[in-house]
Amino acid sequence: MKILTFFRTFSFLVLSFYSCSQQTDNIGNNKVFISPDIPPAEIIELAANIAPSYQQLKWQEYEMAAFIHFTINTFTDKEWGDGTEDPEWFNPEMLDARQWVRTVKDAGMKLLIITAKHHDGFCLWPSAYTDHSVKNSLWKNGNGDVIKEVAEACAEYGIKLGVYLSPWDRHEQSYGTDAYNEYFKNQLRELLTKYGEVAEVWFDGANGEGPNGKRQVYDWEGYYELIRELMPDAVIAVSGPDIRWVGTESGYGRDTEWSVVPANNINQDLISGNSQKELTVRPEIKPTEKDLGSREKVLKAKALVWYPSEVDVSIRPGWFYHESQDDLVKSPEKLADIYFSSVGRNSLLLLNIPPDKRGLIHENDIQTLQSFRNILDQTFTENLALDAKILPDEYTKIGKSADLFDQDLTTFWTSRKTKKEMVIEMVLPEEKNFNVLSLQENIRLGQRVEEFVFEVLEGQEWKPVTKGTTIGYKRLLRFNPVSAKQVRLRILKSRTSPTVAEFGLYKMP
Ligand code: FUL
Repeated sequence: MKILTFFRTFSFLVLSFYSCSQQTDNIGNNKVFISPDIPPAEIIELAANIAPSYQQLKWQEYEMAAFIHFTINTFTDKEWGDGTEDPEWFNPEMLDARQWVRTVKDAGMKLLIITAKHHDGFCLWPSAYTDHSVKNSLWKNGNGDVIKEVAEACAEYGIKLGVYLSPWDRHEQSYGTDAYNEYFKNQLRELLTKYGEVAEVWFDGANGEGPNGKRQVYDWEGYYELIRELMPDAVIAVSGPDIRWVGTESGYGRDTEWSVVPANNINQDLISGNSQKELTVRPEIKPTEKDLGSREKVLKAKALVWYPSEVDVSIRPGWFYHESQDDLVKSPEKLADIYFSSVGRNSLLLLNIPPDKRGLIHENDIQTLQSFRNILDQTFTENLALDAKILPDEYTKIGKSADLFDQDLTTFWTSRKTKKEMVIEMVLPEEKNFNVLSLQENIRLGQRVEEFVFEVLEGQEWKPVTKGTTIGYKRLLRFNPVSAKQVRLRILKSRTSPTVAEFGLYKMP
């Protein structure tokens, strides 16, 4: 035990006795230091017991969020402004933030992240620290505040608010000097004190030269500390310590997606210190690497962290609105495919829906979102496995059948005595036809499953239908429709006792 360094002591209890109790969780044990003398089997056991922080868990449960890219680029028809734009050009005469939020809510998203400031430096709120903002635009004669309108609409519709604040600023003259770090923190302070709760702060990784040709050395730790102080429940994404970029803007996450990844830059002092500092280090990873969290990687790690993946993708080719792309809005089927490949691959889907020059989400985008929502509703309304009777094998801990279908991730099935395989066999109330499998682990205990296969009984024979590697928060798999009454999930490999919290069979139209 002395070689293990967890934040909280109760995790030791979890390690020793977790198979005896379904009540315990590992929430908050989201980092662990691996000392060099620890045997490989114990490292794997440690990795399997790292869990999200409370904030990361809440975030994961949103499943889908909307990205709103909107700024002066919307009016100049550009993707990146260079900071020389005239603020007057910003004039969304029909801006209706309630329409945005309604659209987002109707599509099933729980969070909306708006570009408060993109790389060109123009601010969508009347910041006291620059003139390069809405206050010098024609819109509402300079008296408007987009962030305020969005925050109010989000509060009205029960949608969480997130802010994208570009560290790279191509307008601000102080960029490239220490003064810029203060400027940036002042802006964060404005955004995190004037608009109510902010659930996610999104720091883009793009970093180029400022107006003076200088590059900035960012005070990341200072930024993170300020956010923790002002908005402790917010997660900090991408160039932040809580949420990582999946590594592509295509919408397609990895087939094998581990939320626990090595972070060799996080040192023992920070992890065991229980201080504010431990929360202010961004794990060093290469987000585009194919394999981030395999056993091989885990065994070489100096520290491991819960650092889950966010999949950002735009509904259109560009991040900002361009009239020329009105006919290039992704189809509902494409969005559904993206959903299966992001939410269905242990990630959160951050779908960008850019408002147009009027300040409205375009009709084409709304239409495709509505049809996308219909596909999801038609698919996921009825769990065809509901009321199935479960026939546990000798290694499977006997839970209540209903635990797998109650949409409660804290009730789950697991194996007896740290057995790392498990079979959940079930008899459906009657023969059903389905083409989607949905699985969820209880990530409050950690992410564990490494390999599984789903089979149906045909006559006397078990036939494999689909298989996979990781599950994590959610795994969705599609296959050709099959009809069966008796089915089973075999967990073939797991880092420690596997958990299955939810099991679903669905029919996608
Ligand atoms: C990138 C930016 O450069 C794009 O403009 C966009 O904001 C995207 C989400 O992130 O790094």
